[in-house]
Amino acid sequence: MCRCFVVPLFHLHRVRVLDMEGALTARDRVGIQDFVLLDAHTSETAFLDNLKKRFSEDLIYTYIGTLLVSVNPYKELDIYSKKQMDIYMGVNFFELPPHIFALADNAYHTMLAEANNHFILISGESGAGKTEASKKILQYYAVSCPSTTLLDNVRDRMLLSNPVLEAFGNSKTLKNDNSSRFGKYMDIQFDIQGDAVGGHILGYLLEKSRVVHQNHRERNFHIFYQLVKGGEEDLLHQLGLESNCQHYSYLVQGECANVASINDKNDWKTVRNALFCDDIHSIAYWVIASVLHLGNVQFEPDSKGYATLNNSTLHNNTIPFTVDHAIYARDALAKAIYGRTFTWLVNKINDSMENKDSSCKTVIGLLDIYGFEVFYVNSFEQFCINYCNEKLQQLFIQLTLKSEQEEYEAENIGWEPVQFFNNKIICDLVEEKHRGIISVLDEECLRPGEATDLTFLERLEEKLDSHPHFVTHKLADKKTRKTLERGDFRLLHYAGEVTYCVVGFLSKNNDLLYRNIKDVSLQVSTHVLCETRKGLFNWFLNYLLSCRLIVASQFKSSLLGLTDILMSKEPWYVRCLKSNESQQPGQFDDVLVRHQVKYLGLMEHLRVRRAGFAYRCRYDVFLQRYKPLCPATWPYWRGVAAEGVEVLVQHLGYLPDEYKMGRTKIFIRHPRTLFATEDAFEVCKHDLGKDRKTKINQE
Ligand code: AD9
Ligand code: MG
Repeated sequence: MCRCFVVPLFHLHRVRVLDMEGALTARDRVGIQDFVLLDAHTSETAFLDNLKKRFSEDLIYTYIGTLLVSVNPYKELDIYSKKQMDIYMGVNFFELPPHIFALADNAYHTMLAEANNHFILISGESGAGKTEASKKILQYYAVSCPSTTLLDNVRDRMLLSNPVLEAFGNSKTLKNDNSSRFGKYMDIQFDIQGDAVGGHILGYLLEKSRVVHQNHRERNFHIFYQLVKGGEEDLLHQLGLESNCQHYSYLVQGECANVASINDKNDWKTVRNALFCDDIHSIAYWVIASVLHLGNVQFEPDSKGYATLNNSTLHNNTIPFTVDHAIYARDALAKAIYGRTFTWLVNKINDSMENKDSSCKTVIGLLDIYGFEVFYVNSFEQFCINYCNEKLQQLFIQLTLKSEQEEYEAENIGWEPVQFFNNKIICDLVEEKHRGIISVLDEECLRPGEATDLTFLERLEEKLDSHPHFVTHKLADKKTRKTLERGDFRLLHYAGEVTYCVVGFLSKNNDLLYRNIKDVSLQVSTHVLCETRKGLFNWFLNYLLSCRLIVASQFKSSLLGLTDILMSKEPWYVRCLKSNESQQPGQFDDVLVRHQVKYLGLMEHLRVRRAGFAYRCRYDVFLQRYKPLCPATWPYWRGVAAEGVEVLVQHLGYLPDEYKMGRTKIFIRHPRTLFATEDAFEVCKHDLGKDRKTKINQE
């Protein structure tokens, strides 16, 4: 059975086919709830009109078949209560208005019925609503699925993992006041009864540079502000902290320690209660405090220009340090401490959610990563984030548009191909061996001698000079050149153009604490930590300062690993759209939404979905199930399975337009055709059961 667009069998006997007339009469007011039901030649404008109409009625969800489109309302809607969850539990997609709970529920019931693994891919640009969607889904599983008291603890921890990871891994950016600065893939594990019995999280590349540097109007990670503003007096005293963010140089660079939409004090309480064991409490607090203290360490030049700290010159056995070196060391240490602590925290959370009982049967994976983003200045971090989004778009294309059409071809099904932009070319540009951007970056990082960010750019220009998605000042035509600085390169991403500034690419990729830097780091940290609690960190520092990473290629392989994980599961999609840039309720920016509809390929998806076949099944499987419905095939069909199916569907009165016979499978266009067949089968099964009973009684 194809992985996409297929109506799961378990639905069929429970479905009351969508009341199309009802949908049509309500259409003028609330739009159509499934785009597939829009007029045959739906234009982009009609598509947008429908979204807008629904948005103005606070109907933020719309289907394209089984894909859920969600438009961020930027206001609380009363649609996520336990009562709502109950309404959606066990009810088919098409029976109730579109909802994230409906998708969660369908994934869940299909998983149970087919006993296989699923994943929900939530995508969309920064601020589109991915993290909120993933939280709603997790809540749905944790709250609504059958439960036993024994498991409540694990479920609580699953739910509590969200505020903790958001505190340590999210921050305010220009795009989103609660922007995820790490990628998260979470497996929710279910036992054979459908109980949620455990969870496991994989974290992807945290944006560590934020610990030491924030752009204007952006913040550090939430946890810093939560502790400083909300921390109890005693605790702050023990940690040697002031309760004023202005005191800490790592917290004030963006000049927005206070954000109207965020209540750090309240969030502190939630996070403190969610940090579930003493060990985690103390390590987490001391780490945060140490990082803040580190940030305030200042260096003075001595008479020879070397860095001094409290009047003692910083040096190792051979080389004294300049002030710049010392600052670099300080920041590198702060980033390393924070980054490793984050990884450690994810591991601790995983331990707490681990399902020690092997009765766990299947999983639903939830993918919520940082969305595509473009700022005024874009750096290595945006490069990694946007590359990650390219990969997910590629996965979506492979699983939907491409594989669907390839199957029609392989099965000889007459088909008008739908054109779509395949972003593989951009993925290759970034990740190809030898000439891809990451390879070139690694080579420069490893090249002995004087490699710099600019030599990296020159290498790129040599290798990619005619690539249609890569432009630099040197390679651009006259007009474009004016929009590029010498140290920039521009990528034409699937979601739009992004200009990256190469400054810092080498050092960020080469996440290295050089030996001499390590020494100076230790001197700095000894100074800082004796004011806090040195002993606690001795082991931690050694653990931190030992390894070298090539960040981008490691990220690339972790994304390849993620793709493999996802490809082994059945997909469900939530496509999140950002309604406006200013994060305001009720505003629907037509241009912005149209752009997202375009680059997410929603129109192409709709075209494939409409023109395609909702259901397909191998001939032998189809015949085996439905053969009781036709005297010619019951109880045996002795010929070729395909011919038996043809006889069977003729007998059932399928019209020529409703199905196609492929090489190995039958393809059925509308769910309703199959629903009717399945209904007939249920009746027939019932009658057969009665016959059998009568026979047995007579005997
Ligand atoms: V990023 O790529 O991590 O920067 P996300 O995750 O796509 O981004 P997020 O879920 O954080 O965006 O949503 C941004 C904000 O929009 C939230 O903080 C909410 O204030 C708002 N939002 C999103 N979805 C909903 C919703 N279903 N109902 C109400 C919402 N508000
Ligand atoms: Mg997010």
